Amino acid sequence: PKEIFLKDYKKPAYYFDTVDLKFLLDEDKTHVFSKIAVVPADDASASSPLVLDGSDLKLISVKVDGKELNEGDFLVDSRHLTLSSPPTGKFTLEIVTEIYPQNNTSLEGLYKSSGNFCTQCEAEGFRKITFFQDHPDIMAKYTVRIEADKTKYPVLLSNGNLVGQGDIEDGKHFSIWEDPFKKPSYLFALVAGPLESRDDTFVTRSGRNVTLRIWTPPEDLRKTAHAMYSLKQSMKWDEDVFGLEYDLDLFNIVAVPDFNMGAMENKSLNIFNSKLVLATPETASDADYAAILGVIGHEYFHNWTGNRVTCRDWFQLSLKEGLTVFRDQEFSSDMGSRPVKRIADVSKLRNYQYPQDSGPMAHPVRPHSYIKGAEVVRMYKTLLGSQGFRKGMDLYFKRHDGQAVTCEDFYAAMRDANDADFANFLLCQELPPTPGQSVKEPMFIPVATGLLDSHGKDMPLSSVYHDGKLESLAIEGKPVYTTVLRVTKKEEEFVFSDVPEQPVPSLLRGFSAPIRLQSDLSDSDLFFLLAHDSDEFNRWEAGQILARKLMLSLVEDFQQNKPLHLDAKFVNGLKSILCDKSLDKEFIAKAMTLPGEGEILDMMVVADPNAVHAVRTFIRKELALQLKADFLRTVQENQTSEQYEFNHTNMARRALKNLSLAYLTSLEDPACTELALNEYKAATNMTDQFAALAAITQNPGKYHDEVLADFYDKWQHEYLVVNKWFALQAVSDIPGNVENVKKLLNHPAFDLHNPNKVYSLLGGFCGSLVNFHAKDGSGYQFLGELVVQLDKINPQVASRMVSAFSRWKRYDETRQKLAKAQLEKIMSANGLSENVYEIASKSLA
Ligand code: DPP
Ligand code: ZN
Repeated sequence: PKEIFLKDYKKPAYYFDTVDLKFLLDEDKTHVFSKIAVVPADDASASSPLVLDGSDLKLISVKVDGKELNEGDFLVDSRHLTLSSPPTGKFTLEIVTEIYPQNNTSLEGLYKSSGNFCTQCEAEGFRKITFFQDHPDIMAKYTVRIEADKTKYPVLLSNGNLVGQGDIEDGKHFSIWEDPFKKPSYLFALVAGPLESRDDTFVTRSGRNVTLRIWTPPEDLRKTAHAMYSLKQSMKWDEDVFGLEYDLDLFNIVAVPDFNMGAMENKSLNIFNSKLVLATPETASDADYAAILGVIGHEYFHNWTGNRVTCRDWFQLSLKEGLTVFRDQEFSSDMGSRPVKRIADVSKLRNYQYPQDSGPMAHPVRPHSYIKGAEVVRMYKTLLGSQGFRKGMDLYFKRHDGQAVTCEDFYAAMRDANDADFANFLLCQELPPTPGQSVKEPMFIPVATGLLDSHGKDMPLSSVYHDGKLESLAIEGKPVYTTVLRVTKKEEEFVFSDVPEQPVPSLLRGFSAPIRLQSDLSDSDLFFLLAHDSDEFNRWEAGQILARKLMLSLVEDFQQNKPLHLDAKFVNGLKSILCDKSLDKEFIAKAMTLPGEGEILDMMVVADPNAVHAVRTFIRKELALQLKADFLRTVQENQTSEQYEFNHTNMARRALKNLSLAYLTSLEDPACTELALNEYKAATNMTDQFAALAAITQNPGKYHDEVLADFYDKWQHEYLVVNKWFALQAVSDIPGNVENVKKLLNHPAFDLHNPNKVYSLLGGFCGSLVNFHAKDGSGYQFLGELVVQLDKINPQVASRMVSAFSRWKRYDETRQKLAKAQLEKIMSANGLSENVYEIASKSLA
């Protein structure tokens, strides 16, 4: 396969004006009729060939302006259909293809699974439905006619408005959908099946009634209340914050159990992995409820950032994803606690994003840079302020509605709306060089800063000396307490005037730029910030910096076989956070959580999973031991007594209680284990029940096995809960767990064809430092063999799994050899997919 680079972008020689599709749906053999109004681009020379993408298609016929083409007039290979000399001027292209939805286990294009027909077209799935210029810069108006058996597929959905439906011969029926908005092919969607809907209405601020429907199998309908709530909140929020209204009279969401990703923003017909729609207090945890809110918001927000204004090519992915992730983060912040949301997002960034950025995974088509892109958008807001940012957004929509654009266009809108000068600051800018994108511009870094006085209060900031000039920081004559320093050069000096005493600086407040900050703050400065910073994010960050330093130094001790010892100041610092009644409980829970193992591994020259795991476990147990009384009291004081409600106060309380329970249970002390067992039995919601289960199963033994069996027994008919059960066992750090995971592969509830199950079991397993990186190579071998098997079923899912190997060079020699051998074995497998090939070969390179 040939790699594509950004510089290779060429304007299309032909555009498509309208696309009429007809589907004769059938499990085994579906026929797709496509009729396209083709328009040559202004500057197209008459003789340009028209190259259409296609994959796994059987071509039945091609017609141009109603005339069937003869063999010599076109060329078909496994990837393209090429018309070598199409007519000059506009023409109509008609293509009939045959596809096999039942056999399509890749879950890309049109597929049939769990009783439904369903599509997934981003990024390049539409070419598995029909021959097409399958690039996002081809925007067209679509009309879709669907015909199918009426009993088996009573519901037939596509994008836009339903403009016709009725019965036809042989027990079949049809529906016709018309989407008035131009869209790229990756936003096409079709769903057919025995579904029912929860209906509601949203009245837009200009007074239009929008019908909202969430579709699921009938038995799941009662689990869609939270998703509907989330959708209505999202619609309202986008009006309030960005002035953006929904643009059609109907908005559909469909929940399907077999889906490669979390969800997809197809125009007016969002398709969701059912785990991001279905929730009841008994079956879904607080984390699930929060994820549903965020992802329903995310997909809805794409209607403007992604759909109305789309990407010119896939190198512009962060234009829609970064911006939309930023929007969903802001939405969730407004719906809950802003600092806690920021802490959660930055933890995610550190544990998943940095590792990928410096690895070989930075391919533009892969959705790797969602979170990083969001950080760049956030910097615009930090630099321009809320109003300036909004002005930039307004101009962006005004200029580009209905267009396929680039990151530079976004940048230009922000700049022009604000008369701002931030040269070198681009949305796509990423450092250091990543494969395929070697040119990296210098940075423009906003560093939000405050200064604490000796009482821990923010000092008023009135001016700063910078670049030989005294700049006033005051706003409307009043001093500020946080100011954004703009760092644009390698070396820069900012001198604050009017500072009456030695301050402790609070730098990069709210994580104002996605950088790794090194400072010369002493430990006592950091403890001071942990205790006093008015910026809650930096308060948390101070604790994290201390914990990272501590963990790294204990890792060295561990490697030198020295006894491990936990610094009393660290314990006391955390104790005062744990016992501070004035703090938000979820903030306490976050502050009491040590940095993830991945984060520490990433800071090491040679990653040592055993040492990192041992040290993290040691600190956890030591904290549990020394703060046992406080943790016990915290559990008692935060017992659940009320009915489940999704609100910040209750979730924060549960988070703190369950965190304390996990610490206590790590002690393997019978009284603590009994406490967890009681919590497990008494739980009235999944959050509490699963947290207790996870706490108990940290340790091997009788209770471990008993509660796991009990939990399965209880929930075996709820597949989403069973996935949690798989994941919990897979991620276990109990040594030798690979054997258990192998057994679970043969469990009747497991199925390699279902992505969620694979992510739970295999993905979970790769998250265990001890077992995936086992020094006998058993974990690597297990993954290597499964990737090859999985690739034959679903290449996208297989390639996600193979990426667990992508950082193999970070480990010691023994592990390097073992992982490399598996990657080589994967590469030598027969009929390897392009997806897996790409990740495996780049990992080896
Ligand atoms: N475009 C999809 C989304 O934003 C990819 N997962 O959810
Ligand atoms: Zn998205």
